[in-house]
Amino acid sequence: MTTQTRTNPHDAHAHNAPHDQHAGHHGHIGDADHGAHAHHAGHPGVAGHGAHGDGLPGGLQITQDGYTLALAEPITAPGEIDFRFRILGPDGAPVTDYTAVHDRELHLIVARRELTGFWHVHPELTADGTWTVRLQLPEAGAYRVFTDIAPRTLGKTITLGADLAVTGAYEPKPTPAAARTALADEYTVTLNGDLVAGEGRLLTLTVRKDGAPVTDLQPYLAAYGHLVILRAGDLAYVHVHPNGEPGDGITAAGPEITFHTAVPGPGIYRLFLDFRHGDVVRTAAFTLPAV
Ligand SMILES: [Cu+2]
Repeated sequence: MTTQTRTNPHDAHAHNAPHDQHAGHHGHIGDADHGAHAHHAGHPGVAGHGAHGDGLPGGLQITQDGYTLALAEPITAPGEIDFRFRILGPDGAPVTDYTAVHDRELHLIVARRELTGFWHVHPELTADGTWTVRLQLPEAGAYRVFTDIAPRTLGKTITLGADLAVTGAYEPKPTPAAARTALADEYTVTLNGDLVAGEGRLLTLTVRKDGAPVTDLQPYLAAYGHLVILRAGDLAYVHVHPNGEPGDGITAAGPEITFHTAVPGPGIYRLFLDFRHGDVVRTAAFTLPAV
């Protein structure tokens, strides 16, 4: 199965400053000290996606800093489901007060454990602290869900991760082979640059449609691209936003999107680029080893 992205019409509007990844920083965005950085001025008190505690990469823990990701149904049937969960705070009660990060109070990423499927959606919060989103997970298998959140009382962003199983006969597949070119509908995206364990590097992603460079990318959640990087084997999570932002007078709307990226260690990584063009968000996925 190929990479899939749900498109949410609510994602279409722009907002202020996207985050920037720091060279030399080790993989995630968003320790509390990053919150003071000028690039984060648009998100007071919140540092960004993928933050972690204790020096661990994001997404590896179901509970962190007192906050716990509680899935209503960690085992579900294939097909369309109303996926529900809550974030429980240090007192055990569902959290209802969040600081928005990139226009959303919560970003939900769902990936197959083999990294052959990927969804990035934005659930709705109800007053009792339950998050709900319609998901279409067509195939049986092992999935991982990630929530990027900044509970207001925590004052920073964390990424919690939990397993989700979809019932049925399941034949595990290998992680897709390493490749620097990815197709998404009629778009071809090429990746230049390397992943180096523990070192910040520049990745450049170039978007073409029917062979022609795309120069009118549309902002998606205030950036021309969002890059989620997952490590094969443990699904360590990195979420990176590009250098420059729409409307800053410097950043071109394609065909190139550049990211300062660092990964937390050696391994095989799967990179998922969300980009928006023609009012549709598409995902291009690459596999790249960290050298
Ligand atoms: Cu999101």
